[in-house]
Amino acid sequence: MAGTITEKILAKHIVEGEAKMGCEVALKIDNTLTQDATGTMAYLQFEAIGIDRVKTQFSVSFVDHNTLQTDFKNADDHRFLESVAKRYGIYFSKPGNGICHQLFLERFAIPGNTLIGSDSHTPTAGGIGCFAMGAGGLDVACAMAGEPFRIKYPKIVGIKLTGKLNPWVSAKDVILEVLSRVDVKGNVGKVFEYFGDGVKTLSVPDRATITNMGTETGCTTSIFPSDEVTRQFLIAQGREKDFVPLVADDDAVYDEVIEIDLSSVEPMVALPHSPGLVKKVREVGPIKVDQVAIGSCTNSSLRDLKIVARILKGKTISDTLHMFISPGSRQVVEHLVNDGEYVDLVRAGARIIENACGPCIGMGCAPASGSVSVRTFNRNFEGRSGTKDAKVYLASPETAAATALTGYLTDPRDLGGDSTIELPERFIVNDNMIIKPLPEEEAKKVEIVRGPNIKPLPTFDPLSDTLKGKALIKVGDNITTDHIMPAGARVLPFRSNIPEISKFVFEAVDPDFYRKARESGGGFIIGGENYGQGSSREHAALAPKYLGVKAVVVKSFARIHLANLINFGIVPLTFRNPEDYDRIDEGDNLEIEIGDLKGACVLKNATKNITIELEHTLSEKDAEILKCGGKLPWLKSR
Ligand code: MIC
Ligand code: SF4
Repeated sequence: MAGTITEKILAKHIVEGEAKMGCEVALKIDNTLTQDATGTMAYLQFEAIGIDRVKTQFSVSFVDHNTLQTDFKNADDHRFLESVAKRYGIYFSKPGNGICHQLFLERFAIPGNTLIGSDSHTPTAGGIGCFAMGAGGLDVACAMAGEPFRIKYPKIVGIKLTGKLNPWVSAKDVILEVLSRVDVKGNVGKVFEYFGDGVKTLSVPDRATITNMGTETGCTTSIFPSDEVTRQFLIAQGREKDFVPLVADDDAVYDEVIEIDLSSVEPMVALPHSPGLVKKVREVGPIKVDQVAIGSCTNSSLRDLKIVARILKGKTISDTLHMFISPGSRQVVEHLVNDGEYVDLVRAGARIIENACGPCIGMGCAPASGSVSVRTFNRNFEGRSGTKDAKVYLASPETAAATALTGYLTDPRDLGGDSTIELPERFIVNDNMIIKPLPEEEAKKVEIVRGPNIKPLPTFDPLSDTLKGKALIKVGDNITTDHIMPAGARVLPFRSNIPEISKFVFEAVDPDFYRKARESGGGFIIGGENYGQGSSREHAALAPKYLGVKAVVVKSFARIHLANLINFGIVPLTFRNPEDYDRIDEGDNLEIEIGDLKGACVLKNATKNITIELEHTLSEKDAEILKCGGKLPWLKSR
């Protein structure tokens, strides 16, 4: 039978369930990745499962988020992660080596494999033809223990690319174009699969920029074919043996097709505060910009920094603006140094910072009050930069660099000249910051090192049939996990300490949330559409659970957050009639009869003396997990 890439990969990995859109399937997972901010929790959970060594083909632990070491906390986490990796047969990438997704693409990703990562931008590896999904840390821990990963069999949306990008237009503009068409909500359960003649005009790093930011649509993943361009990339990385050809058949059938003529794509920009608020740079016009930041897992590849260096060479950035660059990996840096481009960047006035997530997750480089920052990143949620009233625009490296020169949002096509970048036939390969897994016998002797900030996992009781409590907070549409559980330099060091991090839940939305939740002994969260969009951080479920949140009742959920709620025993429910959202106010006393969670539920609003019908999309297994109080107790009960 003719097939899409998605169908081909999934057919080889389904171990349970029917390959039919919307049906739950369990997938064998070949590889996993974690990063430090979600990794400590994931490995604490892996330890709790009690397996002696990871059961995947290989697993990798990266350190790239929490690299600011203002006290012992982050350094202790790094040491914990390193010892866990040694103990359980996991590759460990040391802090400073680079951003997990960039490194995974360069050094690990294999076409046709399945990958889950405790980071929502894991689909970056889709640029090489890997079926890669973001997941909560507990799901990654389970996959490392050999458990399959469950998803709803996706709706496969083919994105047909034709033509070729014009000079100064690049992959970021393509994904911004996609976002302008499909927005950040309404894409749960879809896979965006790229095909068509235009695909071969895009390099693997270009493709990875597109699949990376595909995450912002809320889809399950995005994927490109593995073709001759992929083979050349793997040869250049010294990994030809990892090449597997993988293309959709000519007569493959997609559930829906979106066509993009690459030659018609223009430089685009996402306006504050959503990656889905996309306009053409020309339409927005020359707004004054105070800061430019280049980097993040979306746009920190060698290609991206080479084009920036070309634009800045021999020039000086605008006097009225500051510029940061965070390269994606040491490989990128080594090339820039060797080819003299590093000097071009430094001389132009850019502040080059560590190869890490850095400003993307509010780890330094926060913009000044009320200022405008143009960033090559993938998210511009309010406050994420560390400055609540900053206005963050998302753009391509070309647009960002052109803007750095003028001090105003600038269409890079105004620069003129040559914009083609040749990638090296052979990249400089230096894996000396990747520690390989130890042989099994040696690994068993490794002692895991824990700092005082690494607190034991909280435990939770099974759920009763009736949930009672107050509506603790009522929020609107598109609430991100950054709203629920903020990140940034102040909060991230508490990722291994749930009692402490729970004090920050909903901090920017309602600074009183923690107190209210504590005083009421928990309760409910009421929300709108696309609740929990954004990151994979399970702390956005775990910390509310710790504060006694019993159910979240919303109009619709984002995929990874929904899974995390189930994993930690918070019941995710939706309104049968979205208008009923208006019939609950903060502070109302609510009661939800959940029974065995097999069917719909009824919510009684005792304050208003009304009943409201609720629904859910829980499978039987999800219901069992919830009733046990979460996935860990459920696993133990088996
Ligand atoms: C993000 O971009 O928001 C993060 C930080 O990478 C998160 C993971 C986390 O919160 O640790 C993500 O995207 O999953
Ligand atoms: Fe890191 Fe930003 Fe990428 Fe998240 S989106 S992995 S914080 S670079």
